[in-house]
Amino acid sequence: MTTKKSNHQAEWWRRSVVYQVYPRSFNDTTGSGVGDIRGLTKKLDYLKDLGTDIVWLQPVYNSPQNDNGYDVADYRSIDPMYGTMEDFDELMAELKARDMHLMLDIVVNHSSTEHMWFQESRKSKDNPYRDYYIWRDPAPGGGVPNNWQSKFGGSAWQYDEATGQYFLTLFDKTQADLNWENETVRQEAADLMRFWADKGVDGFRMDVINLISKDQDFPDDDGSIMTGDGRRYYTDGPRVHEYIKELYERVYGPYDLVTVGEMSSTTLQHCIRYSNPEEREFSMTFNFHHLKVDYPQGKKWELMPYDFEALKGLLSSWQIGMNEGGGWNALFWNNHDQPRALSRFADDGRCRVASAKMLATTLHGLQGTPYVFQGEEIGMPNPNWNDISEFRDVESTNMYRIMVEMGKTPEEAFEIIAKRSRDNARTPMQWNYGPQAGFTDGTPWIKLDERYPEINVKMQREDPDSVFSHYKNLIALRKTEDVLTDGRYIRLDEGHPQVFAYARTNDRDTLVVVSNFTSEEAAFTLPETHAALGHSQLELLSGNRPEVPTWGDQLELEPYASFMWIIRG
Ligand code: TEU
Repeated sequence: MTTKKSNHQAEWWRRSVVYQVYPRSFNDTTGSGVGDIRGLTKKLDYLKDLGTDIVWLQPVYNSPQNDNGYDVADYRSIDPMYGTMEDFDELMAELKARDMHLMLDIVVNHSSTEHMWFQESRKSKDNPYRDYYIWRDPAPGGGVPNNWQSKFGGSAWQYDEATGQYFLTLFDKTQADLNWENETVRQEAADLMRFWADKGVDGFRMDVINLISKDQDFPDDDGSIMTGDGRRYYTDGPRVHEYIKELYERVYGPYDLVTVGEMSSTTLQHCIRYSNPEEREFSMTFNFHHLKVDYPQGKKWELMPYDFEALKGLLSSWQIGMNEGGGWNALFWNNHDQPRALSRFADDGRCRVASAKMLATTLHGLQGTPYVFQGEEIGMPNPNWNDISEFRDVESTNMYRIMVEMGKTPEEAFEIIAKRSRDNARTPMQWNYGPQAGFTDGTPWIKLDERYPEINVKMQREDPDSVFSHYKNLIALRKTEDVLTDGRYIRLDEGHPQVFAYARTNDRDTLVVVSNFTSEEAAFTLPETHAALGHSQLELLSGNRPEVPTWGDQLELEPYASFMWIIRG
């Protein structure tokens, strides 16, 4: 076991910015039309130039790819479509050579039904691997054991003829939930993480890790709280903190790893416990509440304009709550499961560049560790979808079928999928304006956004006014401005219909961030309590409009204008 003393200064990652790589769509070096590990290695100088020091590499393990790798068939392998273990070792070496770090994606709430464990488990009820998964008898009158629903639509239970029992699948029917009540399963999870830690990996992103502890009565959901699909009985479950503490003692602590937990439908209280260092669980957590402000009554598959006040309220309460509770936020607008924030919360047309920069400044001024999802740093929007056949994501194709079966017209269902689909984030990375945007010499596995000739890395990297340069500047500030790491959060806009404004202050400096989220001009006045800020020595750190407004009684903001100032102590 190698104990890593290289990055010992406590919690070095509090000043880090993570770059999220969806390998399927990042860079293809073989002409297969699918990105690969060597493609990532070839782009490390680009990521180093951007300033990101941690790379989050999403699943590259052997997988039938029914959920693009989140259905793992062998945890200690590299899927040939992504390359070889030698390619992986080369990536590790090249990252170290650039003083960069690697975070791997660990998917242990479930495995693929192709995994040896499951293949054995389904053989018979007394197979030694039977208890690795969650098997239940049919309900007394026959049929599924309870009414829990899969997050990808349909029942969460699959019937197995051979043994006459059902197994639980909270996601795709080929993703069987592992039984964490079984100590051996917990050992297996720790062992496979030690395998990668011994190879020099610096951290882990833990997939839907707050779902691993299920209520062992597996009761029907009466729909009285949450969404009625059963998640109340397995989200932040009864033994989840016990299991995560165990992982900390077995792996995260001994290897001094940086870890982030993906917390689906969680609470602030739980995330404080998950990420407060004294709890010895995770370094930080993702929560998704700010990305559900355009879900009518929490329903993902219905459309409404996003609720700006709710968005600001959630970002503010999690800033204040996690700070006071000693927790730590993983900050993000985008990931591989969400439509592009640029198209969702701002303008991906005429004001695309200003909008992309506004969202970046707004997020990177907050307390936590920012995550940049590939393409976000060059302002990639959702693509224009023309037909349902263009979609590849199992969740999207499932939900389209289910919505039409439930009575929506194909046009209505298509409009919803086009807005909500995870594929909006998964189109190939746009490196240049050449064929296939420089992503592949083959045929991409999914369509390119047709605007790539004007939105690509090549055109932005040397352009000081580009979205890329804007991100580079923000990321550099996190290395130099302590207040970005330790500053307390104070909301400054009192429900302004267009503006989100806040301050961050430590015992020395004060940061002020003001963003116009609309296509209209906006006037903003500081609240009485903080009027003095407007008359202080404000030094501009970041802005997305050539004309920087002057602080008088009120600030005049152009559409999507956003600025970050500092008042030095
Ligand atoms: O995502 C979990 C998750 O919350 C999303 O899948 C979300 O449920 C979905 O988009 C429904 O809206 C993680 C991974 O990020 C995702 O890619 C996987 O599909 C999923 O877990 C299962 O491993």
